[in-house]
Amino acid sequence: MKITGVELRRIAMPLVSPFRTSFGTETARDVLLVRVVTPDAEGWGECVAMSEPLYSSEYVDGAAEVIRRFLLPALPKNVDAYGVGRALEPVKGHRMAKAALETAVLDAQLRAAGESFGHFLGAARDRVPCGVSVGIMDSVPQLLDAVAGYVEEGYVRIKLKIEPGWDVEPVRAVRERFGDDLLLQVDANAAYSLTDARRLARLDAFDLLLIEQPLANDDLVQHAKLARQLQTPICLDESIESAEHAAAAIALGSCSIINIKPGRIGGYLEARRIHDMCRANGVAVWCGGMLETGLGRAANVALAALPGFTLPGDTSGSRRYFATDVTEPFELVDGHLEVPTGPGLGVEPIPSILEEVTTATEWIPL
Ligand code: NPG
Repeated sequence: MKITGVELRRIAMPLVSPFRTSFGTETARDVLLVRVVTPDAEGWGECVAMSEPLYSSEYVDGAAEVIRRFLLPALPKNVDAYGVGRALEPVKGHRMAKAALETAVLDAQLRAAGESFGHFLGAARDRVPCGVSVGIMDSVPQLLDAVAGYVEEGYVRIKLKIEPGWDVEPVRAVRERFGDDLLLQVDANAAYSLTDARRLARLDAFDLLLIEQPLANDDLVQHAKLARQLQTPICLDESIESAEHAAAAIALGSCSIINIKPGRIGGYLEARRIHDMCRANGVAVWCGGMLETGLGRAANVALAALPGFTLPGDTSGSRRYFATDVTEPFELVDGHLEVPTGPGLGVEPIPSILEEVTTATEWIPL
C-alpha cells in the first residue's frame, strides 16, 4: 500500500465530568488523531497519550513530535500494517505513538479491502459486555450516586479507582449498597507499595474480580510477592507494554489477569499476540480504555470480541465521557456494545463535529 501523506490532527474533547485517578484529574481530552491517506482509502488512528506523562512516560505533544520526526521518515514507500511494526522497531519505546500510526495504516488497508477490524482480528461475537470505570470522588455518597447511575444504564461491571485513603471504605459501601451479585473490581494505577500488603488484603473480604496495577509499573517481582499475600487476583495494566512483558509477568506469577490496552502496547497486532499468548496459558484478559473517542472505541470493541476476552472491559458508551462524540455515538444496549461490521473501524468522524473540535492540523506528505 502506497501512503500519499499523513495528517496529524489535534482535537479538544471536554469530558462530561472530571475523571480523577490516583495520578491526576482529567477534565478534557487533548487527542491526537492520525489520518493516513492512500490512493484507495483513508485510515484513522487515535493516539491514547494524555496531555501529561503521569500515567506513563508518553504525552501527546511528545507523541506528535516522535511521529513527525522519527516514525514517518522510517516508513517504507510501500507498507502494510505488519510492515509498520517492523519499520518502527529501531525507535525505542513510544508505543502510543506507534500504535496510532499502525492503527491508521491498518484501517486504510482494511477499508480498501472491505474487511472489518473485528473480522481481521478474529472476533468471535457480534457484541461485547461493557464495564465502566468510576473515578475517585469527594465523598462516598457521591460515589454511590454515580455507581447507581451506571448500574441503571446497564453496565455489567463496575471498576472503582482507588488510592491510599480511598480504598476499603468506598469498596465496602458499594458492595453493601449493590449486593454480592455486582461484578466489582478496583484499579490503583500504581499508587501502593508492598508495605501496603496488609491494607490491600482487607479488600479480599469484598469478593472483587481483581485488583488492577496495585504497585509501580516496573515492579513485576514485587507484584509476584504481593500476589502470594492476597486472595484477590492481581491484574496488570501499566506494567505490560509488550507480549514479552506479559510472558514475564505470567512466568513470575506477578498477575493472573491482564488488561490489554492496544494504545499502551503498540497497537492491535501486538494486542492480538498478547491475547493469543494469554489464552494459551489460561490467563484471562479484558480490554482497557483510555477515554477514547468513537474512533479508538470502535477498534477496542472489535478487539474485545476476541474469544480470550472473558471479562467485561472498560468499553463504555460514548456518553460516559463525551456529550458529543466525533463519530456516531456508541450506545449501550442491554449492557453491551455492538461490534462494528463496516470496512476498517466501521465508523467515520462526522465532518462538522470534527471541524468544531479541531484545534490544529498538519499535513505531512510522504
Ligand atoms: O473507559 O476509557 C475508559 C477509561 C478507563 O479507567 C480507565 N482508564 O488506568 O485504566 C486506566 C484509566 C486511564 C484513564 C488511564 C486515563 C490513563 C488515562
